[in-house]
Amino acid sequence: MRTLAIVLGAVFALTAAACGGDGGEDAQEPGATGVTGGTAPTGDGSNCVDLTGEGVAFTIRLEKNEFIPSCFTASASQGITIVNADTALHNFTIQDTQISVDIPPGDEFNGEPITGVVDPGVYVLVCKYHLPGMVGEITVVA
Ligand SMILES: [Cu+2]
Repeated sequence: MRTLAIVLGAVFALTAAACGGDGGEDAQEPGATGVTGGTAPTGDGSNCVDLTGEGVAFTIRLEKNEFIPSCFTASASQGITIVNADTALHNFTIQDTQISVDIPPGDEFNGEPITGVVDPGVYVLVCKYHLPGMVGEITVVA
C-alpha cells in the first residue's frame, strides 16, 4: 500500500513587524529659524532709493500727500521731473536751499540740474502746504 503523504501546507505566520517606532520625536531643532523678532528697519537711510542711475533726469511723484519716493539720492547733475498726481496744490522745497517750486494739481515740473546751486549733502524735503506730514529726505551727490 502506498501511503499518501498528506502534505499540510505549512502556514508561515509572518510576524508582522510592527515597527513600534517611537514616532514622537521631531527632528526639528527649535530656534533654528529665527525669522521672527528680527530687527526692524530704523529709518537710517536703508530704505532710501538711489536715483543716480536714472539717467539725465529722474522723476518724483507727489501723491496722496506724500513724496514718492520720500527718501532718495540723486546727483546734482541730473534734471528732475516732479509729477503732482493729486488734486491739491503741492510744493517741492529743499530746505536750506533756494529750491522751492509749486506744482499745480495734475501738472508736472521739469527742473534743470542743480550743480553749483545746491552743494552735495543731505537735505530735508518738504511741501510747505502740507507740513508737518509731507516731508522727505534728499541726498545730493556731485
Ligand atoms: Cu503738498
